[in-house]
Amino acid sequence: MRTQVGIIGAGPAGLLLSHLLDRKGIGSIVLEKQSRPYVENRVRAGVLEQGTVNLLEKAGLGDRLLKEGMRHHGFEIRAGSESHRIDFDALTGGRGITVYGQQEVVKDLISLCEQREGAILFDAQNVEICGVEEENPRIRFNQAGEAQELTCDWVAGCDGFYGVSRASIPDSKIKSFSRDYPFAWLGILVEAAPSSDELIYANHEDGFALHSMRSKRLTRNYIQCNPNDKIESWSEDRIWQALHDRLETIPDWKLMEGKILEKGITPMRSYVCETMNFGRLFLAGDAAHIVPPTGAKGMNLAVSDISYLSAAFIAWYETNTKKLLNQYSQDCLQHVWRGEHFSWYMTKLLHKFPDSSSFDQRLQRSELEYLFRSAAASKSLAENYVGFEFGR
Ligand code: RFL
Ligand code: PHB
Repeated sequence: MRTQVGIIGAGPAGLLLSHLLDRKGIGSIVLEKQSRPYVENRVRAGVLEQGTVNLLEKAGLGDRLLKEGMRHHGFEIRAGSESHRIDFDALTGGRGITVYGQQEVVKDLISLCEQREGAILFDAQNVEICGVEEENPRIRFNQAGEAQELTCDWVAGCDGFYGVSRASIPDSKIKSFSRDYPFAWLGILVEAAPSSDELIYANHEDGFALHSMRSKRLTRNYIQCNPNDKIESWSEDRIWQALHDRLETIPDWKLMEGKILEKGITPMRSYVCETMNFGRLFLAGDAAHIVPPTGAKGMNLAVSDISYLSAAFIAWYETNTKKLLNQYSQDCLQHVWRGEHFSWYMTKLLHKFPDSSSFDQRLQRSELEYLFRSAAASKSLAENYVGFEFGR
């Protein structure tokens, strides 16, 4: 098999890249180790920044997104018995976020990509990248028990944090930075109407909680838990009790319960691999960097990387210039580090750190009080949350 750009991973990053290249007549094949139903039903992110929505719309993905996506004009932070609204309209001059499930974005992209026969190969096993320092890199894999080889001009590693792409760069060439957090998130998807029109982030003495949503009939709730907890040790009663305790801290507000459709525990980590390019291999999205989900930045950073990477490939094929490919890492990293800082800041502001001293706790309380009182602090938070412009 041969293609121009070999893409590993059918998450938002890989699928969007394939679609954007196709619009300019550039060929690609996406290799995905999971099945199509698995990829389409994986519950993950929900918050799309303004810039992400603009890019998806421009790429012809606006139909269902604009109809079914829920436009939000603010969100709430609760701490103790106090509540503070971050008003996007007042603080960001009309930018906002759209709540639309990542798996819906993935479904929309797959349905566009599948119009090109053979554009996505699901169930591709044992993917291995060879010769990225040579002219024609190859990707070896197995499909339906048969060994296959795909030769390409370039390889895009869009295979998430645990993929093979980053691992195929020699350790001695990788420059990376990371931080682990002493907690995880337990998330549930619930058949219930949202209890609020907007997202609610709660700082509580028992730990963080978040009330989010997917539609008028589906809510998504998270609670901070121990990173070593097994999901079996959290009965439904225990999950609901924690959510009620941490979120129902202001008068007359009640959290609606419903049937739990999905539950899981996600570890929290900050990680950046600054080596986003090695030879003819380019990393994008979670393959290159991850953030704790508190700032709702992960998928948005994946989209921002792809806006730079697609522009760089298009410039190469249309004008034979390597300039944008050469500056790819640098272009992405400024935006990535802003997302990393903001995600770390939100995490630090809202979680209970088991090893924090009483001094640290007073600092956290003071930071929250400052945010609740100061328009300047709220404006800075709002500006980061709705996100900055990216791309070319
Ligand atoms: P993905 O989505 O992980 O896709 C990678 C794809 O690569 C496949 N793969 C392989 N394929 C072939 N061979 C291999 N060896 C392979 N190894 C892996 C995988 O099966 C998969 O299909 O990465 P991508 O495209 O970079 O997208 C990144 C986003 O998925 C991620 O950043 C977000 O989900 C993070 N995130 C959030 N981001 C937001 O912008 N807003 C949010 O509100 C938000 N909330 C969240 C989140 C992530 C969460 N979890 C579960 C980690 C909430 C949670 C709970
Ligand atoms: C979600 O709805 O899944 C969600 C919302 C906001 C976050 C993280 C996750 O910060």
